[in-house]
Amino acid sequence: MLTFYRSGRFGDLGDVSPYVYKLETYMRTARVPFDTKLMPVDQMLMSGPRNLIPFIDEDGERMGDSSLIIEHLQKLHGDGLGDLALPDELKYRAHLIKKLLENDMFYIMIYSRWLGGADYKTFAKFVNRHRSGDELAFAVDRSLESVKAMLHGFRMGRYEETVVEGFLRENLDCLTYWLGNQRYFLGDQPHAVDAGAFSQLASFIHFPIDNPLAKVAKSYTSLVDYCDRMKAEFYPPDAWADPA
Ligand SMILES: N[C@@H](CCC(=O)N[C@@H](CS)C(=O)NCC(=O)O)C(=O)O
Repeated sequence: MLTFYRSGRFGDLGDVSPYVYKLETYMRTARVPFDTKLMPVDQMLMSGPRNLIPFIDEDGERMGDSSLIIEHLQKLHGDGLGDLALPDELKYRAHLIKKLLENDMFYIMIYSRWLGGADYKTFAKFVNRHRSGDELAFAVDRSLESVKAMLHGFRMGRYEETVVEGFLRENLDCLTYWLGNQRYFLGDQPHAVDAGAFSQLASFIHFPIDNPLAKVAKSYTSLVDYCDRMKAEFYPPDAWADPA
């Protein structure tokens, strides 16, 4: 049996990591059976290959990277969503949507939680909820410093929030266009790209702490409807039953 690690639900959001949520959504959508283990984010980061999350254990082997794991599952458990049989036009569209979400929207999402007008302390306390007292206060400050350094390195952190809002609106306009009136990003059937699109968009739209950039995302009604639909369709109420 495949074991999947995640850090716990956060309000209506399945996991604070969009890549962890992406992998869980893919497995639910493609009906890949899995067991779940809960682990705090910092422990997960120390345990994952490349010090990245998500990761899985399968047959005694640990494997990381959401896209590499999905490729592995497609080979081993079957291509349940028909991704490998997509015509080139849809395959390459899915690739561009994934890259937009994972190489650009991801950093805007991190910015939205930590910089500008964000209430980063409430979020950092949630991520570090297994700590208390001085250790918690230290972890909150240290988290902010490391996120700032990361966002500076990836350039997004050097921009003013109004400029980042412009980047976000351009991406959301583009995603709204590609979704159109369809149920899923490639038509009337879900594909792997929907697991990633849902998890990155829900990281703004279902994020339970208000922040100015999430508010912008929440004004894109077709993307909000898409996230609500994906969650209702692939996450039965008992998927939210864990204690974390
Ligand atoms: N391409 C990777 C990206 C994973 C990733 O960036 N995960 C974040 C958490 S959301 C992480 O592990 N960050 C730790 C770091 O950047 O050091 C995937 O698809 O799994």
